[in-house]
Amino acid sequence: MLKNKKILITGVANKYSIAHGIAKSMIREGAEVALAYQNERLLKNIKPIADDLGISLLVECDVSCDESIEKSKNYIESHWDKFDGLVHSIGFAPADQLKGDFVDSTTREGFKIAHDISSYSFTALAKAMKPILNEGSALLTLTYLGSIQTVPNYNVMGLAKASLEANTRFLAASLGKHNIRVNAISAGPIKTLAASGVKNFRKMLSQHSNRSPLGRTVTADEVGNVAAFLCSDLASGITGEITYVDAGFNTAAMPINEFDE
Ligand code: NAD
Ligand code: 0WE
Repeated sequence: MLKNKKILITGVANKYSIAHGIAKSMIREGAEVALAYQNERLLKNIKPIADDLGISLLVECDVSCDESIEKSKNYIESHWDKFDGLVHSIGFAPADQLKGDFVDSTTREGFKIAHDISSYSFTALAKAMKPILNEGSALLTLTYLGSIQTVPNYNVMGLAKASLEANTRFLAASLGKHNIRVNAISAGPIKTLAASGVKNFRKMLSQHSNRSPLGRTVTADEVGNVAAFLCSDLASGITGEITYVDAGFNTAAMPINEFDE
């Protein structure tokens, strides 16, 4: 699906990261992949992962900093003769924003950081990479159901994901004239580093399994397969879209099994 495509993947923190599942699928489908890492500390984690996947291009990119984004663009430009896509798999809010009552917990600073790192960074990456992206490129981001329905404790991240989804549509409208497509995957809950500090996350996983039509959660590998498709030419007619990879959870209002005879 991705033969001759050169794709930059952000957001690999460790082997559990959704971005790791995406990297595996994309490489299997023939892509040449570069990994962007947030900082020196995370480089230690991803070096063995990159070696395992046969990835040689590693780029430091902290999306809170325009200079860091610009540097990574220059690095890609100097190492690759072409550039066909970018995966944005980054989300962050200060830990105190993700627990307790929404009204009580949310602060101006927490709101600002959540929206900056989780939504604006997608615009910032698109803006910086636009001069070097080929016609036929694809951008992809990762979102969550908390953007359109409330989820306990997800709080200001829900607002940031709503912004990210609108961002996906506005980027698609803006970049369509260059034949650059922009899409999002809304993934079901997966036990990753970003989910590790979350109170009662296991309970959320079991509730997800109970209510979803497939009766289970999804894996990072399943998200990866859809990501590979959306960034491939097979998806040349899809842009501005939010695709749910959640075992159908968002389509079901009630668990069917509890009504079995
Ligand atoms: P993860 O912790 O493995 O990945 C989050 C990544 O964000 C990390 O690699 C981290 O380095 C990166 N990041 C944070 N701040 C950054 C910055 N300033 N600059 C550069 N990188 C930064 O967790 P994950 O679950 O794989 O999360 C990836 C994406 O998937 C996020 O957008 C998350 O909201 C989304 N998502 C996760 C789930 C889930 O249940 N795990 C569900 C739906 C969507
Ligand atoms: O988007 C996410 C993770 C978002 C996230 C998680 C953290 C934890 C550590 C953003 N910032 C931080 N900051 C930290 O300091 N998900 C979709 C996974 C997730 O997180 C939740 C969830 C789900 C699902 C938080 C509360 C409730 C549900």
